[in-house]
Amino acid sequence: MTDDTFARTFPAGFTWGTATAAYQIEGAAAEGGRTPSIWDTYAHFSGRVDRNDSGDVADDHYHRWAEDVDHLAQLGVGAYRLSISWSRVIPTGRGPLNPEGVAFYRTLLTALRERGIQPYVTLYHWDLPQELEDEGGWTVRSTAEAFADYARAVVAELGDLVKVWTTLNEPWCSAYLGYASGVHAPGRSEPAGALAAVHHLNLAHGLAALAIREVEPDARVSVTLNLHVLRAADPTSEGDLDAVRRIDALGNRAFLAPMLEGEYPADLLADTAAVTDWGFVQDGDLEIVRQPLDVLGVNYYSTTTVSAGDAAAAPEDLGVESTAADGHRPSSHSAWVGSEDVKFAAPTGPLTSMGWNQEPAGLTELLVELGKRYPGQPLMVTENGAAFEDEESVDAVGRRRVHDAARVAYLHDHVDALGAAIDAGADVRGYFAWSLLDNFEWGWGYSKRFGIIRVDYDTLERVWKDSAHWYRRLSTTGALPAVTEVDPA
Ligand code: GBH
Repeated sequence: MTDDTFARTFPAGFTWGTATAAYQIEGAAAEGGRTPSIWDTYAHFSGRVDRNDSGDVADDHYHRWAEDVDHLAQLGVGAYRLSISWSRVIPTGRGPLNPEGVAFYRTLLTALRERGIQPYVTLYHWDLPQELEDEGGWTVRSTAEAFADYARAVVAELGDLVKVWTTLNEPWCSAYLGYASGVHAPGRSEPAGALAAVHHLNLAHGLAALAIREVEPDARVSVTLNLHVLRAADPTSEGDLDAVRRIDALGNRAFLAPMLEGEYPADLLADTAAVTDWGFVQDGDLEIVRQPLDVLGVNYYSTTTVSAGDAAAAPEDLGVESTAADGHRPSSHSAWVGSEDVKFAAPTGPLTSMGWNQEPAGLTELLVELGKRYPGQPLMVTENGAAFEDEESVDAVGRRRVHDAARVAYLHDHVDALGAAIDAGADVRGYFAWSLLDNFEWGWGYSKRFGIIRVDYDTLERVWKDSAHWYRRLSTTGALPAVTEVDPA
């Protein structure tokens, strides 16, 4: 616990922001020349999204962007992390740009510039154009090449307005949730395909980084990973420690090692040898994947505890548990290709409404460890936040209020944990709260709310939660406010 009498302060120049993603907030799914992405298809046809919600309307940000930029300005944030919808700017996935799609982002980015808000733009936050999925999606190499062309075209159009480009958001989710457990679009369950997707996403990152710098030599390039902070159920058990090693290989080192060290870990290749011979990795690929990163983005929500599994268990006992522990609905296949037998402990302690445990210390550990493993590599927390059951009320002077004390405490404790990592030597340059707005929470639809600003899904009105008031104090002072500092300005 922090002693709030001596508020923690952050370095001058530390970046405070909020984050969103295109499919989760934009809506206008069939407007302005946009064509379906894999998430449109999955939401409409898989039957696997809560209440069959979709991003058709979402927060209607496509029409309400000006109001949302006003909210960002009122929050006093210096940065805003958004993503571009690939099929809005290149409707067929490859080929000519759609001027109307480009114009939408140009207008939005210009408005951010006018308010002095630095955009952090992610090129891919899970919304692959459906046409490319029809050609094999991330299981085929040509998708990585199409991504580089898309990156080149977008940076040529918008590079004057954007300094920091992020290639991918959480390729772990795209590969394993999309192609192994199938709890994300495109909903396929093909273990070997998922590992091919891992490689093609890594390749896409490298090719895009090269393309971005080719067009804009001064651009800053980053990638955002969801790294797993792992604990052994029994730290004295060799089997449990080996489970940690295997999940670390699949979940963390499958991306970190090629991107930052130019190789796939030998143990990852060995652990997955029965699934694939990794023949999709071609000569020269790893040199492409390894590109200098101006920022390594990290998304952090909770920790994961694993133990050695029973390799002889019946297939129906494998994997199902692990995806359920992730808060997703049960699937016929585990996300953890080749390590389906590893057991995932049910989260304990205070949980969020995703069922995820709250463990701020995990964020400190993660950042400190990354700093040690990759000295000199600047880091940012590109997402952190929590879903809770928020309730609206009206205060004495008639204002709509949302008292989300649990979210304020979560943000407070995690920002504090980030500060502790800086104290311990980690080079962390920024923090983005997930999310600016309640939005389409993927497989959970609108049933889970991560926003610091509430969205009334009947009227699409935005209502500041206490966490937004709290976050405004943090971003405007650079000092950690007490959890009680939530009154409207
Ligand atoms: C992020 O995904 C997304 O970038 C964002 O779009 C989304 O809205 C937000 O978080 C909230 O979900 O070790 O098996 O227990 C985060 C998804 C959640 C995936 C935690 C991995 C733990 C995996 N991650 N999960 S496991």
